[in-house]
Order: sequence, then structure tokens, then C-alpha cells
Amino acid sequence: MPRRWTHAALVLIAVLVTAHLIHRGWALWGNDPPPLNITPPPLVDGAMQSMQSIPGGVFTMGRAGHGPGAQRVELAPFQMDATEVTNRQFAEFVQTTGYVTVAEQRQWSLVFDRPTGRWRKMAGADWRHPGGPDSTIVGRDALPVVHVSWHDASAFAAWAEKSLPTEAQFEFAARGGVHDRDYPWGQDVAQSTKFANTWQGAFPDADQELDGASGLAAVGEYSPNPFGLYDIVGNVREWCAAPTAARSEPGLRGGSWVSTAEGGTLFVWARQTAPAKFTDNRTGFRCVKKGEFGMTNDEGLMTKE
Ligand SMILES: [Ca+2]
Ligand SMILES: [Ca+2]
Repeated sequence: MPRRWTHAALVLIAVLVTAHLIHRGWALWGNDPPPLNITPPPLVDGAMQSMQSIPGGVFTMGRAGHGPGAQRVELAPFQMDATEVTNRQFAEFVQTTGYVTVAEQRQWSLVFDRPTGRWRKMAGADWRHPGGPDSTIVGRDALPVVHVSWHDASAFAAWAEKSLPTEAQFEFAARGGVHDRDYPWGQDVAQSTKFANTWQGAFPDADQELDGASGLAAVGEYSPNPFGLYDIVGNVREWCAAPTAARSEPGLRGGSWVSTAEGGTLFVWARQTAPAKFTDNRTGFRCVKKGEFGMTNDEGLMTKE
């Protein structure tokens, strides 16, 4: 009798522990992806931008048969901005340093023209005037900064004591620990409307706006990937650190609000490039920091040691 009760108690405990672990979303099944229903830290719009710890590790970067192909890469742990850099954050940088962007010096930038689906050179377009000289960023604090060149993004990163991610860091982070899929959320492009601000429908005739956003969206409005990174695909495509190969253009990752599934730029392994002085209203950035240089406090904020 006691033995039966002991057996029953052990079974009950095993069931409860298993249920608890499953409820907590622990990966009991080896290398499967972590759950997507994580609770990310609160977003903070300002100089103290929320960063996420990215564990590092070995992964296959790229895709065989596409661009530079696939290669095994090993990465050290690092921290990455949870969101794209916003107008408010960039304004703080400019107010502090007096920095003048490439587009402001040049007095023009490229703006997407919906009727034609082309990028039009527009005088007076810059980060303060994202749609052209008559537009403004007033009331758009939480939108990603655009019309920033690779040089501008690098200057911001240096000021913030961070750097632009390498393409390997960006891709590893975008994959979110899911290494055999084309999107951070899996293979189903229809799910993109939950995780990313992109373009649905025939380009450039009509954006069906199934994701709820026409044009740019405020950062952090869509679900994060398993590493707690928002808009790592879509919204603005993001500058990466310059490649070491001579004369190579910097890479751009993640696609943007103008990207369609058919275009192929939304894949976690896809890459675009542009000249370092290139600017338009679909291109922005976020920063990274070496893991050992900072700690994350209880509120998910970077703190200096
Ligand atoms: Ca959209
Ligand atoms: Ca993005």
C-alpha cells in the first residue's frame, strides 16, 4: 500500500514538473527554437535605449546559392538595441554634438514616390524632413530615423559608445536562435503582418496594409523575435558595419516597409548593399555593444560598469 502511494506521488510530481517546464516554455526537446511568446523588457525611447543580450554561438550565415553563399561563423556574445534608432534618439545626438548629416550637407535625399513606385531625388529631404521640405518629424519621436547614411549611423554609434552590427551579428540576432528558417517567425510569410511592417500586395500598385501600417511605423509596434528584438525584419532596413574587403559597400539587412515577400529582402539571410553616402526614407539602423562592456539592469537598460 505505501509503495503504491509512493509510486503515485512520484508520477504526480513528474507530471507537475513537466507541466511547469512546458508552461515556462523551456526547450525540453534539444535544439528546437525558443518560444516566441517571451516577455521583452519595456521599451525606452531616449538616450538609454533598451538593449538585448544576444548569446553568440556558431551558426550558418547566408544561404547556399544566394549572394556570397553559406558559411559557418562563430560569434562572441553581444548586446543589441532592441529597436531601430528613433528620431528622438537621433535628435539627442544632433543636439549634443551639432552633427550635420550627409543628406543635410548635400541638400537632397531619395523619397519613395507611390504613384510610380520609384525613388525620387528630392531637394530638402533629410532626417528632419522625411517626406520632403514640407514634412516634419514633430510628433514622430518614436519613428525610426531615416535619410541617414552609413557615415551618419557610424557617427551616432560612436557617440553612443556603441558600433554598427557586423552582418554576421545582425543575421545571428535576426534568426533569434532559429537557424533553419527564412524568417524569424518561421516559413509562413503570411505571419509577417504580426512581426514586421512590410508591403503586402502587388508592388508598387497597391499596399494592402494588412500589417496596419502605410509607410513607416513607430518602433516596437510589432511582436519581437525570440531574442526580444523589434522590427529586425521590416520597417527600415538597417546599416551594418563596413565589410573588411576593399571597395565593398556596406551591407543593409532586414528589408523595409517597401519590401514585399516576393522581393526576397525579408529573409533573415538576405543582404542588400549601398554606397556609404546613400540615403532614403526606408533606411535606418540600430547599434550593438560588446557583451562584456555592459550589464543589463532589472529594467532591461544598459548600465555602465
Ligand atoms: Ca506596412
Ligand atoms: Ca528593421
